[in-house]
Parts: sequence; structure tokens; C-alpha cells
Amino acid sequence: MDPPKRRRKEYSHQGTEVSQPVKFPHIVLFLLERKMGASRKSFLTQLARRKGFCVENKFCNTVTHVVSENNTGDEVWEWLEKQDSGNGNGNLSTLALLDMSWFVESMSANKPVDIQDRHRLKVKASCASLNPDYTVPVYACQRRTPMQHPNRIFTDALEILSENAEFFESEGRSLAFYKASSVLKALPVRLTSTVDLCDLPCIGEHSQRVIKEILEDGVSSEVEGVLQSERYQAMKVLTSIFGVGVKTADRWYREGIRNLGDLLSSGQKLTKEQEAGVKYFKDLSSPVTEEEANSITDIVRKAIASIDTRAKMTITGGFRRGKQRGHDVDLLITHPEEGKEAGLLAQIINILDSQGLLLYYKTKENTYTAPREPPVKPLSTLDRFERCFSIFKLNLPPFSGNQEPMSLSTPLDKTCIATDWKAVRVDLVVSPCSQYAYALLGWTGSQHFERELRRFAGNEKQMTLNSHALYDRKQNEFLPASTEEDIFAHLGLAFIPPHERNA
Ligand code: 8GT
Ligand code: MN
Repeated sequence: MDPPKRRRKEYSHQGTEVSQPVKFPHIVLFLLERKMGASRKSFLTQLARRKGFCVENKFCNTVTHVVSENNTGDEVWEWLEKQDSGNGNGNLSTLALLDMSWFVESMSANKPVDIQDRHRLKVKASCASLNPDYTVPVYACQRRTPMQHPNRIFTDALEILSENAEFFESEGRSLAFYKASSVLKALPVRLTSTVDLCDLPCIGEHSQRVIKEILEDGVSSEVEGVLQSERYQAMKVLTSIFGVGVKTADRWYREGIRNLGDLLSSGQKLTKEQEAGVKYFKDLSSPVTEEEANSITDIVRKAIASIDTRAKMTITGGFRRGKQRGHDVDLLITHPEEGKEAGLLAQIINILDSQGLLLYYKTKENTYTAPREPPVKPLSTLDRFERCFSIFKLNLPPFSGNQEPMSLSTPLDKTCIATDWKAVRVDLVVSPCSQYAYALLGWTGSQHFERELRRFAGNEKQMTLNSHALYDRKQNEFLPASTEEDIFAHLGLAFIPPHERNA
């Protein structure tokens, strides 16, 4: 009698029989039944699974390759759009829409063959093909900008050029690249041709050149050059130190400082903030996770509750916009009774400090007094709330976070040096409840979204907006608001929820 067959590690596809292990985990196929028929779809699905392909029975957001037979690209696209309406995640345009020829060749090669142009189904490329009336509004605060979008390849490139211009203190150029990037972030489809660009606002000649090169070559030589440049690399590291801005980094660069080691050996005089930035550099350069942000939120919330149960706290910044990682945690604190918020911050800090949770902090008093005179010019981005810039000592659960993986060759006495805490930047901001809606809107960002809100208010509505108030220059009055919705309404803008402010 034959010995029992050893069962290979099995992989269960959703709702189907147990199948072979997945050999190509980075691709997930979906076969379109339309015009193919159920029995042929089932036959081809099993064939592909036997060859180690992952095939989904139903279309879902893990699918990477859609294969169809006897359909045009537009027909497949239309079908996909119907499936996607509901979640509208804009991911469709990153899918490979393929003809059966790709599937057949892949099956006979026992692996996914490289996708050639002849395999691809042709879909009318421009935005207009999605919706002929599709237009992109000029101001970012008039657009919905989700976190995920299909044009990352272009926006990443443009934002590197924007950042590099900022490193040269060319604000205008930096903003121009950023504005172009921001427009592309709001597009629901991936750009496939420069023809699509002609109807889009804010995409200057230089940005167009960059996009064109990426469309043709996959990369932009200018961006590659920037990334390789000594200046960009050094400025990137130096400006990432807590307490170091472009001006300081530029001065250090001109004095020959290129990295943290150079800075330390240069004997430069550092501010207290920069000293902390250098000391905790490694932790502060690793992104804050959502989980870490939640832990910190819980800690601060408990401290606040022990002082005054009526005080309120909200997480703002990138995490409120749905980012999964951030450079810091931004917390906004208020009290329902006007005036009762004063003094809260000092008590909160006392509690946190006595628990040994603050590695560094610096407070700033509230310097905002509701102006009797109307504001003459848009106030600066910086606001005047009472505030604490801090570095938290966040205790990590055992065996997570900062531990180096143990390797077999590591001597035992070297394995215990990992820290069980992580330094995390936290901003605590306190707002009187009468200004809370403005503070919340201002601190939620993105920075560009905020900038555009202020520009829109000033240019289109003759109003002055900041994180404290909205002033109507035509009516000579301040416009009170108790919610963010009120502020959008005062400005005559459709409300954009936080998750769609990732401009
Ligand atoms: P990140 O922390 O993941 O990098 O992203 P972020 O949370 O969007 O950026 P942030 O630098 O933490 O700032 C959060 C928001 O607060 C930004 O939109 C910024 O414009 C806004 N903001 C104010 N007032 C001030 C201020 O006085 N200083 C700073 N740094 N940001 C302010 O409304
Ligand atoms: Mn933040």
C-alpha cells in the first residue's frame, strides 16, 4: 500500500475548496464572468490555483489583476466602477486590466509573465472618460482629497522637488510644486497621458515636464538628481532634528555639517530643544504609529479626567485625517465653560511629569486676546494658544517596539540592552471653547489644506481666517462658530470631512 501522502501546507481561498500554496503572493487575480460564463470561469480559476496563483472568486480590494475574455477595456472598466461605487476608494486605476492572452501565457509559463502592452485592455485614458463633467476646483479646500490615491508616483516626485525648493528657501517654487501635487492627489484616476493635464489647474510648465518624464520613463531624472544630491540628503537629516528649521540647517550645511555625527563633533551650540532632538533622534525619526498615538491619547485623557471631568480632549493633526503614521501626536484640549480651560495645561503637565512620562517639555502662554480692531492682514500660520511642545516617554509593551531581533550569533549578554520605551513628540494645545471649532479646523491640517482655506477666505470672500477666528472684512464683524461645519458654511464652502483634507 502507498504511504499516506504528506499534505502540503494548504492555503484556503475564501469560500472555495482547499487549494495549492500561493506561489505569487504579490498578485491576486480576478476573472470576470461576463461573457466568459460561470463554468469556464470556474475551470480557469481552478487551473490557476493549481499553478499557485491566488484567485479571488469575488471582486474585492485585494485584487491586483483583472482578466477578462471578449470584453473591451471600457466594458470592464464600467463593470468595475459599478462594483467600486459604495467604497469609492479610487484604487481601480491601479489595477491591471488584462486580456485572456496574458492568462494563457502565464499558465503555460507556470508563472505570471511580464505584462506587455498587447496584454492590456485599452480604456479611454483621460479624466473625461470617467465623467465628462469632471473638473478640479482651484483651491484645495474645495476638493476632497483622500489619503489613498492612484497618482502617488507623480505626487511623491513633485513633493521631493517642493521640499528641495524649501531647502533653498524658494517659497514660491516650493509652493508651485506642492500645488501641482495636491491637484493630482484629488484625482480619482491615474494619469496616463499629458493630455489629461490640460484641463487641470495649478500644474505649471515645470511640473508638467516632470510628470511627462515619469509617464515616459517611469522616473524623473531631476528628482533622481535631487535625491542623490549631497545638499538634499544633508538638509533632510538636519531639518528632521526637533528644533531645527531650514535656516539653521542651511547655516550648518554651509559650515560643512552633513549629518548628526558632524553636528556632534562640530561643537555647535545647541538650544535645549535641539539637544533633546539630538538625544532622542533615532526614536523621533521613526514614525509614530496609530497604536502609539492611541496610547498617548489615553494617558493624557486620564490625566485630564483626574483634574476636571468636564474638560475635553481631541486628537487632531494627521491622525484625525486618518493617517496611520505621523511625526508627532497633536492633542487639542478645551473646557465647555469659557475661561475654565486656563490653568489646565500646567496641571496636566504636573501629573505627566510626576509619572516620569516627560523627557522634555516647553510651554508657551496664551497670547491671544480677541482683537477689538479688525485684523489688517492674514495672521501667520502660528497661532497664539497656550501650548506645550513635549517629548513623551512612551512605555512599550514587553517584547515589542524597539527591541533588536535576537540573532543566533548574538552573545546572550548583548540581547538585553533594548529599551522598553520610545520617545514620541507630542503637542498639547489648549483652546477656549469659543475658539474651539477654529482651533480644531486649524490643527487638523493638512498644512496645505489650511493654507488654501486662508487663501480662499482672503481672496474669494474678503475674510480673514486663522486658528482663533474668522473675520468678515465686508461686514466688519467676527463670525462665531461652534462646529467645523459652521466655518465651512460661513465661507460658502461644501463641508469637507477630516479624512478628505489630505491635500
Ligand atoms: P505629521 O505630524 O504626521 O507630520 O502631520 P500633521 O499632523 O498634519 O502635521 P503637524 O506639523 O503636526 O501639524 C498639524 C496641523 O497643525 C498643521 O495643519 C498645522 O498647519 C497646524 N497648526 C496650527 N497652528 C500651528 C502652530 O502654531 N504650529 C504648528 N507646527 N502647526 C500648527 O493650526
Ligand atoms: Mn502631527
